[in-house]
This record gives sequence, structure tokens and C-alpha cells, in this order.
Amino acid sequence: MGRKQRMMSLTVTVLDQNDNSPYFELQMGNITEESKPGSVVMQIKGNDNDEAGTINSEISYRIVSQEPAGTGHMFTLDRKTGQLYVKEENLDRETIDFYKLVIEGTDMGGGSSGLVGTGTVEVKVLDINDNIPTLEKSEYDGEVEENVADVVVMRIKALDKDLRHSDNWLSVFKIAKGNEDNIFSIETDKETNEGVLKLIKRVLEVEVVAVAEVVAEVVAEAAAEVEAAAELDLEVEVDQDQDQDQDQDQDQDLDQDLDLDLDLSQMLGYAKAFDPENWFTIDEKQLRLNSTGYQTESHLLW
Ligand SMILES: [Ca+2]
Ligand SMILES: [Ca+2]
Ligand SMILES: [Ca+2]
Ligand SMILES: [Ca+2]
Repeated sequence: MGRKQRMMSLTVTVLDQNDNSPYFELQMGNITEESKPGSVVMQIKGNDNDEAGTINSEISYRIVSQEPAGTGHMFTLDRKTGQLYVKEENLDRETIDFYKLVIEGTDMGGGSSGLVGTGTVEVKVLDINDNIPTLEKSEYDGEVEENVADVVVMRIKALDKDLRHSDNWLSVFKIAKGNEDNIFSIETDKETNEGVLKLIKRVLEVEVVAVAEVVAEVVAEAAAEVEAAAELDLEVEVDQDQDQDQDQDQDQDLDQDLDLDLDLSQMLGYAKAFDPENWFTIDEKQLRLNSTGYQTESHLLW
């Protein structure tokens, strides 16, 4: 008798087999253009369902391909840690702003018997202000009508390769010369990056404005230096039709009011004068005045 019953606990450890390949979720990262080689882009993390902390889940990383290929491999990947670094210093958003990398993970620490999985990593290249604006043309010509104000005289387009609609792209315009009388204003059209030159005061003196030279400076907001300039020549357009109409009207007045001894079609021009009392003038063609009713501003012949 005396049978003793012994309880024994039995622990069975199932030894892990390397039967799971590494796998990757899609990973996305950013890097600023012109970042120095060695700058960290992102941490790449592969997964492996085999036992953590064993060689069965120890992943070794490498880049399989880069798209677009560009001038060569722009990134390097630490095979042990999975950290992605900049390899070359010439990351240029204006050339390539987005890279797609196919990466590969091999378990067994990269050993020859390791299982392999691949994944995709996307890297966006962020903009810096590394392009100066230029003006589309170096000379602009514009015309305004006399005695008109608050009109757009011309639009001056700035070209900038940096990120469209960002501060790096948008230009600030100013008139450097020729606007001493403050007859112009210039503002940026934020949609098109054009300087909109406006005449804000009426211009009466044709000669003054006809020779005005306006230099527009384009200054990037981030950099306080002159970066582009253009010469703007502006002419005031005298309303010829209106002047001619007036002349013709007055010709008819002369015809009606004055008995002229010469053919009006032979006249070369007019000068305005005021002759309140004498009511006549004489030139080599002996213009004679017979009218008594012409009392306002008259045309004299020469
Ligand atoms: Ca594994
Ligand atoms: Ca660039
Ligand atoms: Ca710029
Ligand atoms: Ca840029």
C-alpha cells in the first residue's frame, strides 16, 4: 500500500522555428532638400512573427531599388538598425521631389538561410528657398492714357523654381526708381507671382512720364537683397481722336464765323491763342477777318 502519488509539472517549450518571413507596412518620410549626407530621414521597421529577440526575427535591411533612379543612390540604410540616411548632398526638390524605395529585410540577421521580405518606403523632398526669382523679361513697355488714374499699367511676371504658392516662390516687388512723385503702386498677384503696376495718380504732363524709368526689384521675402530687376518704360498716350475731333469742330467754327481767303486744307497747323479785342490776325496769306461774332478762344493760322 502506501502508494504515493506524485504530482509533477511538466513544462514543454516549443522551440521556435524560423517559419515567418519579415514583412513591411508602407512607410513614409520627409527630408529637406540639400540636407547633409548622414542626416536621418526616418526609421524603417520590419516585422517578423517569429520569436522576438531571437535570430529568427532579427532583420537585416537593405535598399533594393530607388525610383526615380536620378543620378544615383541618394539614400543609405543601416543594415542593422533600419535607419535611413541621406547619402548624397545634392537632394534637389526642383529636380526630384519624391522617391520610392523598395527595401528588403532578411531574417536570421541577414544569414544565408534567412527568409526575405520586401516593402516600400516613400520619401518626400521638402522645399527650401534655394532659387532666386528672375523676371520673365528685362524690359517692359506700357502705355497709359493721359488724365486717367487707378489703372493697371502692366504686369511683371516673376519666375521662381521653388515650391509654387509658397513663400519661397512668392516675390515682393518694389519700384526702385522713377516713382518719386508716387504716381505708381506695385503689388504682387499671389496667384500668378506677377507684380501689378498701377497708375494711382492722374498724369497730365506727358513729357515727364514719357521719360520715366521704373526699375522693379524682386525681393524674396526670406532674403533682403535685390534679386532681379527690369526696366519699365512707360509712355502716356495722348488721346489723339479727341484732339482731332476738337480741332475739326473748331475748323468748322472758323469756316462759319470767318470769311477766309484761303483754303483750310492747305493749313499746316494751329496754335491756340486768345484775341479778345482785335478780332484778326494776318499772316503771309493775308487772312482777313470779317466776322464780328467770334468772341471766344480762336485758332490763328500760321
Ligand atoms: Ca523569421
Ligand atoms: Ca533645389
Ligand atoms: Ca525662391
Ligand atoms: Ca527649393
